[in-house]
Amino acid sequence: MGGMKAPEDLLRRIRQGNRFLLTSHINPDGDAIGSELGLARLLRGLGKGAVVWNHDNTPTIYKPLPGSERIHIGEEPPAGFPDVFDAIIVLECPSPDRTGLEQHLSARPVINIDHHLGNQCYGAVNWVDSAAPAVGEMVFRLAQGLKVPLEPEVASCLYLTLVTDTGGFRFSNATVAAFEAAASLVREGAHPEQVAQWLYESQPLAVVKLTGEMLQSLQTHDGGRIATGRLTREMFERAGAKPGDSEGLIDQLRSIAGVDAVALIRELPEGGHKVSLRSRGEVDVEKIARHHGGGGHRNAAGFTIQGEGEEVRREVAAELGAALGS
Ligand SMILES: [Mn+2]
Repeated sequence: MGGMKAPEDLLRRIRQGNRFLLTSHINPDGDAIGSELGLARLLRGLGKGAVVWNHDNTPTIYKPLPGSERIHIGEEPPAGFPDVFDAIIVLECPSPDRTGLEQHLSARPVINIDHHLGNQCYGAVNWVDSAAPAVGEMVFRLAQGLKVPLEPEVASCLYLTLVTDTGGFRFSNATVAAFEAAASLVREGAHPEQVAQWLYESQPLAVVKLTGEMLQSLQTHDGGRIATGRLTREMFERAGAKPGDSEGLIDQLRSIAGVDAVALIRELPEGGHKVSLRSRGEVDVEKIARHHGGGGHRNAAGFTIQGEGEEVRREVAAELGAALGS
């Protein structure tokens, strides 16, 4: 099934090591957290030590994942680092700086497991498969290579990586390999209904209220091809929401029929605004973000900007309009 087998030098490194440090990228997503927790548990099942260390907090929706409460978070290394670890396994991370922990990575050999096109192959061992639907699917292949049976908890963690990275099996990476891996993981005890509940039916009330606030601010531009929304500090207050609660709200704007580009303009607690941009197809929002000192990809980018909220909205809508016209 699926892609190539886990490479022999990787399997050897893992068989030989006793304790591993696992990490991923800043602002960890489902693939990052699910791969880390799945692999950590898998390694412990082999009698090895495994500690997950992330620079950033675990997003609320991934906290129900088994083992998430044990993730070491922040700039300060976990106990015994680096001496007690044989290697650092970096999962789902295209470059060392994206870990937020770059200055620590040279302390031990790095094992780099990723599916990003353009991964910098910064490890002593690099397993990069851009055809993999999720890094969690590669961890599954790694488990097969190590001939270790999966616990249901591990299967659920890895299944979650497939669901989140394929957008619930909706994106172009919902390949035969993705469905085959999902089927195998369910066979090993993954619990799709529970994973769906974690991802889609565990929203804090404040998030739903904040969604309502954001939708009240919705405007369309350019005959409906552009949609913008705002989130002010008052809206967060009324909803009882925290800064991280706006994660994913931009998808509400993107779901509107006929919309090619969207912007969510969020007032920051320290002043100024964070502008998140999304687009479809050829519409390049990265260029706009870069112009303002931000960055991202062609279809997903962001930047921060000073100024009054409605002023920012007008400016951003005009720039998106220009991007559509080009
Ligand atoms: Mn991924």
